[in-house]
Amino acid sequence: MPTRPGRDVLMEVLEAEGVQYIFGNPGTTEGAIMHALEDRPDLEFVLVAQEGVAVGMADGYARESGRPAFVNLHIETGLSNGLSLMCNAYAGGTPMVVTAANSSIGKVAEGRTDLVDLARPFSKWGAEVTNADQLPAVMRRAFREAKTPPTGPTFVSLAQNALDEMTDVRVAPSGDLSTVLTPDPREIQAAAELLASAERPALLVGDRVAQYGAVDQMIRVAELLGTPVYGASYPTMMFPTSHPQWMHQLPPYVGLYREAFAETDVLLAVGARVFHDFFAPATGILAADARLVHLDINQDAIGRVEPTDVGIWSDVAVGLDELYAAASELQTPAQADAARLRAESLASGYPGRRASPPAMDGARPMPSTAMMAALADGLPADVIVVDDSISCRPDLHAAVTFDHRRRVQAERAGGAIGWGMGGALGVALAAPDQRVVGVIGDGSAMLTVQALWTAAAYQIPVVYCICNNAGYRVLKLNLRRWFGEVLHEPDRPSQYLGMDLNQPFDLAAIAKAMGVPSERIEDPTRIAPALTQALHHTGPTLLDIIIDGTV
Ligand SMILES: Cc1ncc(C[n+]2csc(CCOP(=O)(O)OP(=O)(O)O)c2C)c(N)n1
Ligand SMILES: [Mg+2]
Repeated sequence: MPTRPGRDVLMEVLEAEGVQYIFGNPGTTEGAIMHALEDRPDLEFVLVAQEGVAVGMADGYARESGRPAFVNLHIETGLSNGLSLMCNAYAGGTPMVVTAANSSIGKVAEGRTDLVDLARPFSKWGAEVTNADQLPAVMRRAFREAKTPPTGPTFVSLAQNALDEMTDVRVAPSGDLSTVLTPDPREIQAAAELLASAERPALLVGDRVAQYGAVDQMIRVAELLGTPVYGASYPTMMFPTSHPQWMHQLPPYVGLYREAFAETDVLLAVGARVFHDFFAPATGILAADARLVHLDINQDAIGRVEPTDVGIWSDVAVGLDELYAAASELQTPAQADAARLRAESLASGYPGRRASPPAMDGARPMPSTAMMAALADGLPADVIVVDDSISCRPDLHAAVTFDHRRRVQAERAGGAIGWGMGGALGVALAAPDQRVVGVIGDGSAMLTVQALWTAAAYQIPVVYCICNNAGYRVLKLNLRRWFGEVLHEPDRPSQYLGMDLNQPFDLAAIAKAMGVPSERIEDPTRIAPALTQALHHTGPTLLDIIIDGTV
């Protein structure tokens, strides 16, 4: 290989990995990277005005494209701004490689921050490149680790001297390692026996069902067993919510899990977190004699909190295929009839489980149910919804169904707000042929509102629909849960300190100032036409929808 500086080697690495976008915000230490990018027309740098936007974009891009995203931040200061959403990406298992340039390793006496250490709690793997020769191998490992289950963010610190040094080191891509892990037949047999003979089985579905391309397999198993299907939240289209066996997603409250699974004798959890609660360890949910079967590609998710009777560590699609084959062979005609009856009875109750759209009464601000019903009227069937709607999520799901055509990406585990503004942009870049509608809480939107600038600067065609309830409503709801579940005083009064935005965010005005056309909407009948109009616009649009935030 010819001799060239480390910064060019980094560019070769990114090209070899098929990177299309670099989400970032440069500083002086990243000057060499920005300079090297000038000669690389295939690598597009997407500038953000706040690092949380870069990580949110990378998260949306990686989840929608199924490929690791690439982020470049500025030394400890820029990296620190990105950590909040790296926390979500880590908890949700989003494959991404995050880098930051660090000062030269010669600066020992001056002192330099250990960036790998800084990113450690939110990265699956990390290392510092201290000379140019190390670049390809370290970056190769960073990409490999990011996309190998359990997938997640990795972090590489690039010492400035390594970007300037000359090297003739060879670059090779990390390649596509097959991670199709087949299940142990004994576990499949044990699970199939439990499930075939169960009288009141239930299913808990998680987002790794979608991540590993197993939605159709999941549907087949659910139909074979005639189970009600619950979502461990609903971060992506992991089971069609238009399916008659679909129940609803379970927000992280033990009380709701207990209610859902009170009668369950065998619970099958697939690619899901089992279980999670805000206030206490979420265990002891199932009846004492009930059994838990957990199939997952993430070995560390199995038996993590709840005792598990049968754990199947396997690729999700392969495991479900084998479980289907074993359970259908074991099912007696009587058991198959019983499963069919269960499915029929769920189907007969299905329309009633979906809340009917509220009448468009004249209440102002409009209730969020009215907003979502009107939104449903304007949403095309093949749109991707980016759901960061926080406390409005149940109303969104009551009004809009998701399936193979109308998909959704929603904020995942991790707990940081601020995901959706950048997330929607990343999804749109990964799916250029589809329209993207972001449904986003005003508080979450404001945390990374600088995304509007990137949307305008790059003309990314996202329609933002802000659920503007002038408050942090979910915090009020959670406070009420704490009063009830922990303090056993559900009617305790509260001033909801720090949860009301007495000076509401004027997101329509902010959008205009950032170059994004916008409309403030107070009348629900205006929502569908405004959405239709926005979807025909080639760039971004923001609809600031004023809704009621009382609890
Ligand atoms: C980075 C970060 N800061 C603060 C919080 C605490 N927090 C959780 S939800 C929330 C408010 C969300 O408000 P909004 O997006 O308006 O949704 P709403 O609850 O009103 O539906 C806040 C501040 C958080 N989760 N993450
Ligand atoms: Mg709000």
